[in-house]
Order: sequence, then structure tokens, then C-alpha cells
Amino acid sequence: MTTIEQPATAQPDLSWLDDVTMTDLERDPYPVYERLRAEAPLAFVPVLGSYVASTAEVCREVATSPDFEGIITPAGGRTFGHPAIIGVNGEIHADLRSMVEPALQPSEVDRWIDDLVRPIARGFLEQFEDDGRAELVSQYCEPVSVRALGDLLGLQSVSSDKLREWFHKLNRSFTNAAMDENGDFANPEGFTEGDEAKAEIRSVVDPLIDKWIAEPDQTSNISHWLHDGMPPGQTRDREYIYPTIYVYLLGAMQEPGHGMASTLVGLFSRPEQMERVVDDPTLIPRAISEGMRWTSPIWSATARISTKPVTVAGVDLPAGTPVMLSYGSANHDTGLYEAPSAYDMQRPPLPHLAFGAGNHACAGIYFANHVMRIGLEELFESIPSLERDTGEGVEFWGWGFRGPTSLHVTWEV
Ligand code: 261
Repeated sequence: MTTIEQPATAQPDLSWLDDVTMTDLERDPYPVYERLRAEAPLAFVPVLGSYVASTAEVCREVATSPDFEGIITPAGGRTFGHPAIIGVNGEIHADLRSMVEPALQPSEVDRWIDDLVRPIARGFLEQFEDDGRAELVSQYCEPVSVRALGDLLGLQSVSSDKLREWFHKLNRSFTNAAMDENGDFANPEGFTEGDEAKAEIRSVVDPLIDKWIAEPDQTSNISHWLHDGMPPGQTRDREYIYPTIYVYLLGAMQEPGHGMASTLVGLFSRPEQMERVVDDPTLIPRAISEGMRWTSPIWSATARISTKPVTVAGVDLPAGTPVMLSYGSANHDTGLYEAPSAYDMQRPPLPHLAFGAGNHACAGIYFANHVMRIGLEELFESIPSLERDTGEGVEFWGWGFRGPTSLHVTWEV
């Protein structure tokens, strides 16, 4: 009698993944990822043309492993160019982190965050607080998010609506991730709006850079990026800093807004928790932390690449294999969280992965958490009787970046 040997690590049948489209993932990635976490926490996903890590354990392992380093996703690299801070390593990464980090230190942020964000939040609230109804994503969460960072960067001359338009266009380009069987972009025309946004950004920011090179401005972060740590009379080349400017104009502009909006939708799903938070604003940071876990704004937008042959979750990967980090899925891992698709700010205080892990973990974590906190403090202070307008649905969108596309609310005036 002959026996047919099974390979020691039998790979599960993942042929169902062949039918998964980018649109499926953008509308609702959770069903696909629930299967991935159960069947193959490290899996090659054909539509993405890449390995994907979907559990908390594997995301953390890849993000912190000495056998991996940072790399930008293909559509991300097509959108931002090189050297973007999220996709470089070694000396260039160290220089770019040293360029952005001083203004983001907690001791620094604490000095001005309240004076920066509170008047901005008040100003947007004044425009609708007597209306009795609002769409909070476009009228509040996004405007507060972009104005706070825009002013910090030195972009006071750029309107909030223009900054919102830029991050939406860069988002759709950065996450135009579908690949064909040959490993080419399946929708190359999807990069056009990102290219147009970048051309407009250059036409606005180049003259500001000219001015800041000639006359450093203590109050503009981008001016500091040009000058700080450089020998006297020298500045960083603008082509060297633009990819990281785009990182800010996409993720950093967009995500505090996503975080605030998702936290609000989560709280509306638990009216008793909403009531407690409105009555006791010291609970807002906890509400935000659970919002970030529940719908992680940077859902699957970063990646690592192996620097040597390595085995992850039983899968042998050669050197030079990219792995996408789906943190939004890791934060729904049933190994860590009971009923992960429910918003519940009473959960045990486990750290989530919404700000990533390892040496590419978010540099703006402290700043972003305070922008979201002050934004929600001012909203609840002005409009404590906020209710979701149940005549309007709430849709979430996005695989790379995820949040509600609108949030209609009403209140008594
Ligand atoms: C500030 C973080 O921004 C990003 C993070 C991950 C991908 C793209 C981004 O712009």
C-alpha cells in the first residue's frame, strides 16, 4: 500500500479569495478579513497582489520584526513618490523622523494644542450650532482636523475646503490598490486625480517654500522641516521633503476627522455610553480609544518588506516579500476582543494597533489624540442633546483608510 504524504504545513484552500474585489473591500472589508483571520492570518490576496497580515499577533510580529523593514504600498508609492517617511529606512528615515518629531513631542504639543484647536472647533460650531441639524463629517470633523494641522504646518492661506479636497483625492489615489494578474495596476486612470491634486499642491506650496527658505518662520512646521538640523545657510531640498508633505496632506489631515466621526457613530450605537460621555467629558479619551479600535482610520495603508528569508504564521517568505498590515482587521481579532464589531468603551484596556507598532509607528499619536479630544469636548459642550438623524443612513467606506462618509445629526434649539 502506498501513502501520499501531506506537506507538513498543508496550506488552506484560499481559492475564494480570487473573487474578492477592491470594491468589496472598500464597502465592507470585515467579512473577508474574518475569514482570513480564521483560515490564513498571513495570506496572498490576489486583488492586492500582495501578502496581507490580518491578526493582531501577525501584524505586530511583522511590524516589529528585525527581519522586516518599512516599504510603501505600490499605489502609495505611485502617489507620494520617494522618499516618503512611511516607506524609507536607515539614515533617511532617521532624518525624516528627526525632522517631524520635535513639534509632535508631548511636552511641545501640551504648550499650544488647546490654543490651536479650541478656537478652530468653536469657529466651526458657531456656523451651525443654531441650526438644529448638521452633517458632522463635512461640517465639523473634517474641517477641525484639517484646520488644526493646516495652521500648524503654515498653510493658513489654504482654505479648509481645499485641504479636504486634497486629502480626498490623495486618498483615492493612494488606495487605488487593485492589481492585475501581471502585477500591473488594474486601474491606472485612478491616479489622475491624485496627480492633479499634487500639481495644485505644488502651485500653492512652492511659493511658500520659496518664502520660508529666504525667511524662516518660527510658527510654520514646514519652515522648520526646511531649516532644522541643517548647516547654517542650507535647507533640505524641497524634492526630498515633498513626499512627506503628501503623507501629512493625506493621512494626518484626514485621520483625526475619521477618528472623531467613527467615535461619534460608535457612541450613537450605545446611547447609555453617549450619555455618560456627554455628562463626563473626562471619559472622552476612552471613548476615542475605543473608536480607534472599532473603526481604525488607517485600516490597511502601511506595509513592511522582508529583508531575509523568513517564516511568518507558517508561511515561508523569501527575502524581499512585501506584507500589508491590515490593522483595522487586527483590531477586530476575536483572540483579543469579545464581540469586536460592537463599539463598547467598557472593554478591558488592551492596547490596540490603530497607531501601528515598531519603528514606523505613528509619530503624531499624541497630537492626533488631542485634536480629537478637544474637537469632541467642544461639540458636546455646545450641543449636549446631539442625536443621530435616523432618517439618514450611516455608510462607512474604505479599505486603506476607513470612516463614515456622512453623519447627520439633529438637536433641540
Ligand atoms: C500621517 C500618516 O499618514 C499616512 C499614513 C499611512 C499612509 C498614508 C499616509 O498619508
